[in-house]
Amino acid sequence: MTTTADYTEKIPNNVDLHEDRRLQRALESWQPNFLSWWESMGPSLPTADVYLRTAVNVGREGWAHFGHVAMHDYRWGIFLAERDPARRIAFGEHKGEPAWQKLPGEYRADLQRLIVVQGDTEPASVEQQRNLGATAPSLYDLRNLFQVNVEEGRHLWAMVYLLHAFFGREGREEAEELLHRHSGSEDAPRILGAFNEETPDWLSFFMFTYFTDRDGKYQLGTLKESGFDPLSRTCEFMLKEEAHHMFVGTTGIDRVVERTAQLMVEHDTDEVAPRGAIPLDVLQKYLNFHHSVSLDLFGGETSTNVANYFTAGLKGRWSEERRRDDHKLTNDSIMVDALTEDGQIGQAEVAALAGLNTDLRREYISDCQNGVNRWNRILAGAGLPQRLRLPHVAFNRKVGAFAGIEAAPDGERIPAAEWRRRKREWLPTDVDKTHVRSLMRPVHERGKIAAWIAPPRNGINGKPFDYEYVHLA
Ligand code: BYC
Repeated sequence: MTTTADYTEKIPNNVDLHEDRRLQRALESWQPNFLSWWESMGPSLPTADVYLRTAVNVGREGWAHFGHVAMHDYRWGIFLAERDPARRIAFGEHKGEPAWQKLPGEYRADLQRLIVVQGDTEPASVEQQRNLGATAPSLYDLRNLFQVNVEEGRHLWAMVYLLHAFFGREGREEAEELLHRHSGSEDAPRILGAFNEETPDWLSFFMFTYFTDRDGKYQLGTLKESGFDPLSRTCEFMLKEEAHHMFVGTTGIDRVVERTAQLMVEHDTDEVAPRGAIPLDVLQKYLNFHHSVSLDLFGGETSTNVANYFTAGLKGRWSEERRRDDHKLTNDSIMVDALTEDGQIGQAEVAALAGLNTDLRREYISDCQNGVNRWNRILAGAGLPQRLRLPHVAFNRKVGAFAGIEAAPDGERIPAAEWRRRKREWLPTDVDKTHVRSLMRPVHERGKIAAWIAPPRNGINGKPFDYEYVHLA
């Protein structure tokens, strides 16, 4: 059980990589491919150095180091949370058995699939955010973008380690494929829908880090429960880094709402676009889009895949150990969102195992609601009556029970013709997107901020807002 990172090696790690020469060589031969992917698909803005957090340890205290580093010299490493030798599987048919330290052969294909899907999202998000540096609203935001990017890169390393260490030649091939698929590519797109969408502006970036990174939090939370201990420990450590990504989203949207509200009050109007800000109705449309696309990431409302993953002990529930049931669910049922027999948007009772995607999605939605409440408090504090809201689970879905129908944000089923006519009220139009993009002019001057967003309350790691977070090349 090693907890201190070895930084003298080519690949920093706390998995005693030097003891396994074959694995070390395999990862060292993947490393240049990763770096050339980073050069060609990673952040496009040239920088000299960036004030970044680097994971250096997994202990409770001081797991990260802050300092200015050239991004191509960032020390991407492999870190697993500390091993608990007494850990037992908490759910499914293997409940109570010691957690697996080796790959259970019968579940090889399923585990590989889960790890590949998880791994695929990490570089995808870096690709999606590639050009945002050129239009950053401040050096503080620019630094946060790059922080998110390097850590998504590290999360790719985390999954590639598992593929190389446990899945032999197939795992190495999958690791290569993770660098060959690209977000939005015609020939080789990323696996999940949301990761082929564009992130062309900073409002989209904040919405993505709020809604889509939060899917990451919940999915990693279920994989942290996995009976396959190396996967569990890997995800546990990733979750630590993930918290900052969601902080970027939450406070980013806070600051947009704050600036919009300020101008609405100052000029006694909803029409803040001519004042260089983002109108509330446009914010609502971006929110509708990112929330609905992220709901799709949980898969179908009912799924035999998820039932099998749970029964096998591969993927648990959110807070599995705090649930008060038998953790096997073989005799339980759950109400899931569904189309009723008469074609209405309603609920249906299904076996609890089959409904586990819905269970996780509900945890996620209630967490998303916290952000909306927060933004509404900002509006209320400014004395404004308008409120933001989450769209209904049936709105704009491409996966699951509602993929074949149209629904308004309030959950009313509507005919396709009405959807076509009215969708511009609910989803960003070209005009909205053009306006948002027109505001995206870079503010790369120390201590300055773009006019469409309020400055943050605090800087990073105790530094002031006007700190030189990034030195451009
Ligand atoms: N787009 O049985 P179903 C993150 C496929 S984000 C395209 O209902 P299942 C991050 C599905 O694969 C977290 N295809 O789904 C965030 C299946 O295909 P196969 C990423 C989709 O398996 C920001 C078929 O449709 N991690 O970390 O129960 C920045 C039937 O679906 C989609 C994970 O997702 C879609 N949206 O659940 C950086 C965890 N949805 O198998 C990072 C690992 C479904 O029939 N993945 N399909 O060929 C999983 O646990 C599951 O694969 C899913 C789907 C939850 C994604």
